[in-house]
Amino acid sequence: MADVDDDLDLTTLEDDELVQQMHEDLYDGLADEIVEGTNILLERGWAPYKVLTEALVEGMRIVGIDFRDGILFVPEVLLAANSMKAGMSILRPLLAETGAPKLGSIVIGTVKGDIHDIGKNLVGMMLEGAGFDVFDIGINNDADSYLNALDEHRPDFLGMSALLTTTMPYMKVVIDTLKERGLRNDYMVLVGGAPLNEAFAKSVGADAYCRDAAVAVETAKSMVDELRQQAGAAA
Ligand code: B1M
Repeated sequence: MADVDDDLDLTTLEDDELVQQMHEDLYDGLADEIVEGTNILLERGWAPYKVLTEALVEGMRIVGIDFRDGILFVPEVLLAANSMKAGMSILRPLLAETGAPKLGSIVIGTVKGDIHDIGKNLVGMMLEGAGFDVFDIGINNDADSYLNALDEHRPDFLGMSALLTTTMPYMKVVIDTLKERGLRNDYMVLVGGAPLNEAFAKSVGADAYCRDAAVAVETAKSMVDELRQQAGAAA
């Protein structure tokens, strides 16, 4: 997209122009520029969440459209994804340091056959910031990998992410395995990813579908509240 801005001094740009430039830099896979732009916005007093959503997530949305339309290809999208991750790594500690009281814990991972992890990482970051302990088991997880992590960490929630229509059915395999082993009621299962919806989540037996990271946080918080109220009423 942009190929004439080698000497552009990002600090001279107004906020709007800088965000626009960051969308272009993300598109072009320029990780150093994304890091610089992220730091400039933070120094100007932007909240980390605002930088995340307006500069990075919006930039990746634009990349997604051109990937879908055959204008961008896997290598270019990989560079864009790496640039996004470079920006996210600056924001991660800032989003996590809210000092929120511990609310619960979650094991989260992307399902078997699927290597998309940006959305999952973002959900993990936001949950961490809201006060959840997050055990991120990465990408391409089969049922045993989820179950081993659940056994190791004994979290309140299991979170699964899928970005491909071909991998999202695997969520049902994991949930069915939990059922077969008599473990389904030990965990609240949250699912998310661009091709999912409420009806799909229901059909695979998940407890909730989370449209985005903010919804994941709200959903996890309200489920924990509900559980505590039930426990209080039973005591
Ligand atoms: Co892929 N890819 N990709 N890709 N890729 C999509 C998903 C696609 C929609 C692009 C397109 O054609 N428009 C398409 C899927 C089509 C389909 O299934 N119908 C696609 C394809 C086809 C492929 C390959 C098959 C391409 C190929 O090889 N020919 C291949 C598959 C590899 C595999 O997984 N086996 C592939 C590869 C890749 C890259 C490696 C190049 C790269 C991934 C890099 C990485 O993640 N480390 C990549 C990317 C970057 C994308 C797009 C462009 C962007 C995804 C993303 O990061 N979005 C994507 C297009 C798109 O989604 N529009 C695309 C930003 C992120 C913040 O949003 O992930 O939706 P998202 O997460 C959100 C919510 O969904 C939700 O909250 C998040 C934050 O708000 N959420 C959860 C997600 N997970 C959750 C879990 C929860 C809760 C909420 O648990 C509690």
